[in-house]
Amino acid sequence: MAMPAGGGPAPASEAPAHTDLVQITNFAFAPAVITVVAGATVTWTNEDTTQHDVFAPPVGLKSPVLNQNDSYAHTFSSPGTYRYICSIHPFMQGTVVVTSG
Ligand SMILES: [Cu+2]
Repeated sequence: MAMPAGGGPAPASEAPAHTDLVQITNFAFAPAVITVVAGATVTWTNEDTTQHDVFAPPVGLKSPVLNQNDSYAHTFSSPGTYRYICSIHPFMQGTVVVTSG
């Protein structure tokens, strides 16, 4: 029996395009301002041991409470400026700027 050796292209494991990441760390969103193109999905990941959320109901952002290592993703279809906070710690503020590309 022959095992395939070489030949095929190596599977790509690069990060997919249009995935934009915001870390929640030290009671702050990092980066605090992120710019993406319309259609992009932004994923927030809580790296703190403290619970946080992503909260801006008027623009459709409302995550569940995120424990450490929990993530929340939202796809931004329309260009605009989306400001959000952590509702648990309202001094935590972030902005997603969505461009038309
Ligand atoms: Cu918080």
